[in-house]
Amino acid sequence: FMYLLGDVTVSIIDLLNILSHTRSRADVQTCTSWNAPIIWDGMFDPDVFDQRHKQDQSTVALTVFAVGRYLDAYLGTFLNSSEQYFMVGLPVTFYVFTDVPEKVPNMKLAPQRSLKVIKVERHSRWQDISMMRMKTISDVIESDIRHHSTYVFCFDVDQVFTGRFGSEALGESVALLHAHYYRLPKFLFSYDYNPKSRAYMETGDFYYHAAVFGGTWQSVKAMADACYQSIMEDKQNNVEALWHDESHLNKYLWLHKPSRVLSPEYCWDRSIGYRKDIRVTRLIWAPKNYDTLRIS
Ligand code: 2GW
Ligand code: MN
Repeated sequence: FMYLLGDVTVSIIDLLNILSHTRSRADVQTCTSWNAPIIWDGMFDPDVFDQRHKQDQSTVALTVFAVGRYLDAYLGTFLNSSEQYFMVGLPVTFYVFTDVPEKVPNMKLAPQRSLKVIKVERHSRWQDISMMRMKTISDVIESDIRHHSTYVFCFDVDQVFTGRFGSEALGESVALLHAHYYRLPKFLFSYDYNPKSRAYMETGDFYYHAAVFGGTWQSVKAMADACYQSIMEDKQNNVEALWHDESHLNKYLWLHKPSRVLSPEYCWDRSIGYRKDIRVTRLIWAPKNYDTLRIS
C-alpha cells in the first residue's frame, strides 16, 4: 500500500517538475545527509559533465574479472555493451583479469580506448575469486593505472550496459545503491552483524552494491586496500563476512562516506519489475544461471 501511495504522489510531483522545467527529482532522494549527490536521470545535463571532463582531460580505467566459466558466460556482452555506453567520448582503458587470457574476445575498440588483459590465478573457492579482486585492483592501480588514468571504476562482469553510464558518474569516491535495498527500511539491510568479523556494523547509511564502485585512483586504492586488509584479518580469525567483499565495502563506505552516490539506474535488476522511479536503466544484471555456473 505504501508503494502504491508513493507512486500516486510521484506522478503529481513529476507533473509539477515538468511544468516548472526544473532539473530536479522530487520523487526520490537526490542528496545524502553529508551532502553528496545521488545521481538520478533528469537531475543533470550530460553535456555539461562531458564538457567539463574533456576540459579536465579526465581518463578512466575500468576493471573487470572474468575467471573460469564467467568468461564465456558474460565477458563478451559486458565489453561490447561498455563500448556503446560506458564513458563514451572519454579515454578508457579496460583491464580484464582472467585465468585464460587467450579466450578474451578480440574487440574492435573506438579510438582512445584500449584493453589490457592480465592473467590471474583461479582461486578454488568462489568467495575468494570475489574477495581477492580487492588485492588485484590495488596492485594494478599501483603498477599501471595511476600512471594513465584519473578515475577507476570496478565492475562485476555479470551485467550489461543498456544506457548512458557517463561522466556524471565520475567523482572522488563513488558508490552504488543496491537495487534490492534502495526502498527498504534500514533494519532489512544485509550488513554483516557478526561482531567477530571486521565487516561488522549495526547500522549504516545505505546498502551499497559491490558490483560497481569507483572514484579517483587514490580513493579506489584506499578502498581496495582497506577491504583487502579486513578480509585477510577475518581469514586469520576464521570468519567470513556474510556477503564477502561487499560486506567489507559497506563497512568502509560507512566510515568513509562516498562523495557521489549512484542511483539503482546504474545497476538495475529487471527481475524486480516495474518501478516508477527507474526511468532509465544504464546497466542491468545479466540473467544468472546458477545451475551451470556455480557447480565445482
Ligand atoms: C562467483 C560466484 C560463484 C561462482 C563463480 C563466481 C565467479 C565470480 C567466477 O567463477 N568467476 C569470476 O570471474 N567471478 C567474478 O567475481 C566476476 O567478475 C563476478 O561478477 C564477480 C562477483 O561474483 P558474482 O557476480 O557471481 O557475485 P554476485 O553477483 O552475487 O555479487 C555480489 O556479491 C559478491 C560477493 O558475494 C561481490 O561482492 C559482488 O561484487 C556483488 O555484486
Ligand atoms: Mn555479480
